[in-house]
Amino acid sequence: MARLTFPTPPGWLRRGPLREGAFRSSLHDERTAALIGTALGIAFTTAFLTGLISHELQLRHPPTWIPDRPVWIYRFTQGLHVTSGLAAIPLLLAKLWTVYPRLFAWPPLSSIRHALERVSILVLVAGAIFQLVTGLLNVIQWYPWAFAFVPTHYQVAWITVGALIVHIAVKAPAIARGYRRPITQPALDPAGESGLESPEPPESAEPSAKAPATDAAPPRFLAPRPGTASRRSLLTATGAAVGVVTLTTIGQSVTWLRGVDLLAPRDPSVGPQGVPINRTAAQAGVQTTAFDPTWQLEVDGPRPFQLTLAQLGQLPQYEAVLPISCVEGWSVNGSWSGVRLRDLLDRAGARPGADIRIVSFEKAGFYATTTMPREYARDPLTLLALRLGRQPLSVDHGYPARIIAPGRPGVLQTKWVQRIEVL
Ligand SMILES: Nc1nc2c(c(=O)[nH]1)N[C@H]1C(S)=C(S)[C@@H](COP(=O)(O)O)O[C@H]1N2
Ligand SMILES: [Mo]
Repeated sequence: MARLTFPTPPGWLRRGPLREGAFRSSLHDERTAALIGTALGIAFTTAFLTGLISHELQLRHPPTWIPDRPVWIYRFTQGLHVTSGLAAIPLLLAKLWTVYPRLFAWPPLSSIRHALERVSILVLVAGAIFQLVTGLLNVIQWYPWAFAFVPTHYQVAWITVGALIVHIAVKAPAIARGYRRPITQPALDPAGESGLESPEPPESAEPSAKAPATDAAPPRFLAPRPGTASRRSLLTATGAAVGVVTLTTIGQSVTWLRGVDLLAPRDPSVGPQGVPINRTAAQAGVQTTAFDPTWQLEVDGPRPFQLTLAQLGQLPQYEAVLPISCVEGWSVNGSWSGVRLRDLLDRAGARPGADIRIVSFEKAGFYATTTMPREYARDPLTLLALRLGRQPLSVDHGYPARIIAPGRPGVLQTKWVQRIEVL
């Protein structure tokens, strides 16, 4: 393996964080890094997998391996996505705190392999921070950037996970050592495997000339300096931070915990008819159109037809308890009633295998139209809802009519429906 040689830094440079043995508490050792890293890895993997589910469900043809039952499946996966992402924030901060002394390690690069490892860490840290910051700001619906959130968050997720896999592979020996090492053993020198090789030079000594270490060189340990914080205190503080973040935000989807939902932007019980609003009729610019007395639902198909709200009310009515599960993390059950979508499709003479498109009378807007795959369109629980909790829909929930289907992301539950097209 090619070795890179760096000049020995002059003594006057080896001060402060660059001093040898500057970081000698167990907060910076391999064991702490391995333990916090494991928790962070679990949080990231959970967020990645649930994020994939969310992404796939929003495609025109969601893969069949994602079931549409139980009806709260997306409520669960997306709640888990946002919860694990939020929990990753304190974990990432703790992990960065644990390993930041390595920024000052000398030599900065010891081999091609080490250089690649450092590049992968750079990608990993940048990607992780990007994902957590954009995810958090999306939860509070603040978009201080010019790019589209959804595709960017998705692409950076793949890059970050790639770098994570490289990182775990490269660090596997260090992780294994971190897990093996008894608690009483001393801390690893921040320079790690590539550190200066004299075991414990006096502070005043000139760093000695380096002999090239081999890749298999054993790690060098320096005893933790007496009086430094213990690993246990860092792990406890990190665990407490994760607990607080989780407890104060999870109430946005776990309804019985909404009493402690202090940090989440949405209380799932606040909103017209007890259901929060993602975008109001005023924000969507449909406040007048929604009350247009000449409104008629249009169904396009082999036998197209139109129905007024009164005529829709005379068709057989069904009730379904289904959640609205917003990608931003909040979710709540509603008791919806109205006409079954499949009854409307049958009346229009649609083939059972046809996908459909739903068009809102909202003029612009990202979610003014949706495509619905046949499985959902034919689902007996999928409704063109006219009522919520036995009351006519409030205009903010989509009056005169909106779509509600089981197991679908909130963004696809189109409000203010104008037209249903058989594709
Ligand atoms: N036409 C239209 N439908 C829409 C939206 C929208 O902006 N326009 N927002 C969607 C989003 S993101 C969610 S989470 C749900 C929220 O439904 P609610 O406001 O009735 O709770 O509506 C969906 N339907
Ligand atoms: Mo949403």
